Amino acid sequence: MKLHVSLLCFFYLISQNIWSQDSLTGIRLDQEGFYPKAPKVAILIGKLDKSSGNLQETTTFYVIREKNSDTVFRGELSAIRKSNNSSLQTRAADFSSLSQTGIFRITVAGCCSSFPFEIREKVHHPAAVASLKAFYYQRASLKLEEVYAGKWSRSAGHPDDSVIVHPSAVSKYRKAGAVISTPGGWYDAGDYNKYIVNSGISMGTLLSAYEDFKSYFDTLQTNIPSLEKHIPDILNEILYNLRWMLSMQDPNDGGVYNKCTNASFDPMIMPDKARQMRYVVQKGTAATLDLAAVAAQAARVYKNYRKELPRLSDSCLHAAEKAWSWAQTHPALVYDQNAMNQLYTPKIITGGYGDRKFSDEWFWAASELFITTGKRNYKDSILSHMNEHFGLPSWPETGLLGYYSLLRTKVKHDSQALNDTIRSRLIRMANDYILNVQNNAFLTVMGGRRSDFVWGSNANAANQGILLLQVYVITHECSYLDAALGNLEYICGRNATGYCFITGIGSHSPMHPHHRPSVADGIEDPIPGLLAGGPNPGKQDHCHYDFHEPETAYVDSDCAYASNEIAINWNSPLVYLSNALEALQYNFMDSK
Ligand code: 9MR
Repeated sequence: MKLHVSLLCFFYLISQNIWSQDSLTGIRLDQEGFYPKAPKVAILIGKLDKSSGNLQETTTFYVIREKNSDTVFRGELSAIRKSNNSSLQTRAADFSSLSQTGIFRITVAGCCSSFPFEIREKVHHPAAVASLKAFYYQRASLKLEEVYAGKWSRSAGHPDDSVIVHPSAVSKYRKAGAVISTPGGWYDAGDYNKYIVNSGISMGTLLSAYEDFKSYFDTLQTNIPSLEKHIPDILNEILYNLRWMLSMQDPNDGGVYNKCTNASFDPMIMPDKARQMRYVVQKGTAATLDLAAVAAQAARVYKNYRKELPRLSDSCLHAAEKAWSWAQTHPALVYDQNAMNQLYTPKIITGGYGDRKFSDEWFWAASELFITTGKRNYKDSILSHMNEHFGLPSWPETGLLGYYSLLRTKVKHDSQALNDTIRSRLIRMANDYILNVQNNAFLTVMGGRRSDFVWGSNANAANQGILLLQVYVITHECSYLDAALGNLEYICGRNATGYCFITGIGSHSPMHPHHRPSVADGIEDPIPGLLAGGPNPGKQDHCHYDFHEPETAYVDSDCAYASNEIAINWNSPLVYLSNALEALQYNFMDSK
């Protein structure tokens, strides 16, 4: 018995040694693994200084089968690349031609060994399901039952059935201090507030995932409670937040409040322990147009479920058109929290999401409304914004969501010129991304530019992946598909930090996200399926970081909200990317 224990310890120590990847040396790869027929790359990293010059000396790598230590592949490492985003240098191990299935490791003689990884079909299924299920764990006002939530079951918090109209939100119909009910929806992030602007892009991305891959999602099971039994899980999950968003619209005039929030952030407590007053705060143009876009898209998606949800589609369309007309009379009402706090009490110091440019929201809302209704005025609005530049989607930048929807439903909007313009713009963006891949030490689109590394950088990786998939679907060129997969691999571990950034996935993932339930529940493992923000040299949280360069500035600490928080607008593009790649393996694409 004693012998067994010490042997175990021995192996434990060895594996600790081999697996320790907190430093900036070692082998970085997708910790979930690889599809048998897809490209396969791992990256050996080291520092630029001569003292850790192992990269100069090593040339050969081996892929070893975990079960019997057989060498199944031997290859030569690429020449050294210097990173543009840190002082790291890398060499690539390409083993794309290995298509045997199983569990393997990569070793480089005299250096190191990788985490174990799998080669198999559906290899990203766990991340795909977990990233969607994560939204269930974010549900406000609901008890999470053990049958669905397992060890993360918890009591309901934030009922939000008596929410105060903040003085900034007063109207003829709702006086200051009036009480309204706006229950449910998803908590935004590591905090317990609910913000329409951020919900907008998250919902648009999830609804688009469904519209693009209907047959795949129709059968995808995530073990969540159904609001409605006969609709797919993803639509049940979206519905939970949709009903909340609709309740944030003032039915009297169509304007939408920016958020349902505390005056200040809750401490690191469980939802049911939170006692602060909740407010709906100031209506705004971005929030109202985001609701218009989401409700218009939801109106056409849920129309197919008229039997199960008889009034939903009509209510959504009504809400969307009412929001649109409110926005027409308030075309540029910025949410400026500092200015608001000069005027009203209590001061609100939770997240701002203070977008100042609205052309992209106008375009997105017009696109969704036009696709759903076919009305001429919405098409005119689309055309009036066609000369504007829209960047990669993020909470203040939603224009491309309109492009994606217009492309998806091209038959219906019947405008070849519009279609051609959108296609060529997206192809140009994707080509620019791909041009940078060979100069990036990790051979991914993510990190092609230093500016990729901002607060929520991992969402950039996922959103770039979505754009590449859109272009793959219109061109059928595999280089775009491979590049999209490369970005999922970045998220799953082929990056400078060595983390797979999705909680509960891979061998080395965040254990201490800035996420109140994960911190306060007394359970060692964080809530699974959540995407950490990722490297952000801005380090606005002023926490302790061991590494500071653009691609390394990440720390797995619950202090670090600028790199290790989680958020619904980061998880939603991960849902799209991981599920789309799973779906495309089996030709589930429904449109284009
Ligand atoms: O994701 C947001 C990021 O782009 C901003 O730079 C940052 C500061 O305003 O806020 C981030 O959003 C946070 C929001 O304000 C409150 N909930 C948590 C969000 C993620 O950190």
